[in-house]
Amino acid sequence: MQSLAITIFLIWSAVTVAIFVFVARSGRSPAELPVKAYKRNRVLLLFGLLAAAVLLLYVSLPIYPYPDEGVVPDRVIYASAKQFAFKLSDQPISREDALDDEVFLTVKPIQAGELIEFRVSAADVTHGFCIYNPEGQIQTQTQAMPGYVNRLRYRFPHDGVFPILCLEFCGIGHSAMKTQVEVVQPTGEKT
Ligand SMILES: [Cu+2]
Repeated sequence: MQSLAITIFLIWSAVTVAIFVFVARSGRSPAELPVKAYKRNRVLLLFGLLAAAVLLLYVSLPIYPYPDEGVVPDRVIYASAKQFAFKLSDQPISREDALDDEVFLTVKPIQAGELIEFRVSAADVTHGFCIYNPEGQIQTQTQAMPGYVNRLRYRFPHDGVFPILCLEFCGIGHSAMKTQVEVVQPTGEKT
């Protein structure tokens, strides 16, 4: 994924440089420009780009990771963030429980392949809620905001321990703000 990103970046950079070189060269003697043709080309370019943008939107929209309408998650897990910890629970978490260090909440192990909907909120300030794979690569994330519930849907692809870290600098203990979920092989029966 990262090498794909750098490839796209390099190609795009080359295209940008080529455009700049072309403009710099063609702009040397502006008096020679056929103004009418230039204006016509400009209109053509505008509508060409518009058509390309609409086509790109049409082609790419279905592959965006938006939840499909009517798809019910296999399981809902509630998540609450506070300075500087996460709490995860199979039941909704009250703000009092979220803030109380004496309250310990747990979730049942997640089965690989299940569609999980995390309902993510925060009890104090804005935090991040980012799921990493066991290799430490970011898989998906959302913000954890006080007063809001963000729904994050994710299918854990395989078993293992998946860390969850805060991605929003939320104070002095931000870097230690971490939890994890345990993902197990599917047993075949729904819980
Ligand atoms: Cu945080």
